[in-house]
Amino acid sequence: KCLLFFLLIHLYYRIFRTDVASVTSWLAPIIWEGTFDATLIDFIYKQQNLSIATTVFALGKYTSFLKDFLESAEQHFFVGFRVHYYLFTDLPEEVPEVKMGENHSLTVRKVPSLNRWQDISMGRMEILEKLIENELAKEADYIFCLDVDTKFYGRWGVETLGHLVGVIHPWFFDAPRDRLTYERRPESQAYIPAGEGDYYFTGAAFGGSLEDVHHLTKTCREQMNIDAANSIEAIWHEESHLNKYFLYNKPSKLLSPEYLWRDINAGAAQIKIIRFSHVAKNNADVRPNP
Ligand code: UD2
Repeated sequence: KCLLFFLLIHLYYRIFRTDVASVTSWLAPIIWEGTFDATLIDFIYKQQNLSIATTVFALGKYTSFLKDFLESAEQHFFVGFRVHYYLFTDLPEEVPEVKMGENHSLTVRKVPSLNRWQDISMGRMEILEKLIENELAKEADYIFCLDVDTKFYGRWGVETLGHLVGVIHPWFFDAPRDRLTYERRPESQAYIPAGEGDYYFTGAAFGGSLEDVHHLTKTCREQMNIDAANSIEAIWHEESHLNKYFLYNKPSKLLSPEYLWRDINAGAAQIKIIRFSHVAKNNADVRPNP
């Protein structure tokens, strides 16, 4: 009865977006404000008692982003659902005390320091692969992997769940295909030939079911190892490999750039709400190397 009630409300409440595409050519939904009913979708997913593992890495000076990341996540990220954050850092003593909401918990894992930020960024794939393989099987239903130099400003909830979920990069969501910054050197495993590619996805946020994200992280790790053996590093590191992966393993759901915007102070007509955004950073101040 309750479900019927919500369905009826939903029918009356339907809002359409005509200014953006809300489905891909392979029939995956693209999530924008106005394409879902938060109350209804929360109600449906509540029945399932889901658990969402969420990983974040903060090595070296990137620990300074943790407070805002965690505090804002606790206001907006899967509120009311089970969330287990896995935080990887070389400086556990610098992890701030942040009060977790109901059914939210945080585990800190120490990882070795690395000298190159590129290795830190790319190295995430292998750590995620092993985390899923060794620990998460009975722990979680879904996983999201997020950059730490970010902050939440609005709801990020169950509308984002799916088998394989990518976020459209905020700089390229309305760019023509020839401007997408895929790896263009055939020597790299991340190579995408001119004329191919659908969307350009950010490396700052992706997720899905454990099985799908395990396959994604394992494949990217293997492809990066082949590149390393051939002394080549893809132009945008693991993000280039992620884009190659998504070209041949289509995401089942896409999140609009509301779910990773470029700058809280920047706007665009299509962005009705900023949910999660990159924070401004001076790379020279926070990275261990140029
Ligand atoms: C882009 C991507 C990022 C990654 C990178 C690869 C966006 C918004 N972000 O960001 O996901 O694909 O390109 O070139 O598209 N980290 C540390 N300590 C360090 C360096 C990095 O913990 O010293 C971690 C941290 O979680 C950070 C992530 O690695 O969020 C990615 O590094 P970045 O944010 O500096 O990379 P950026 O901004 O070039």
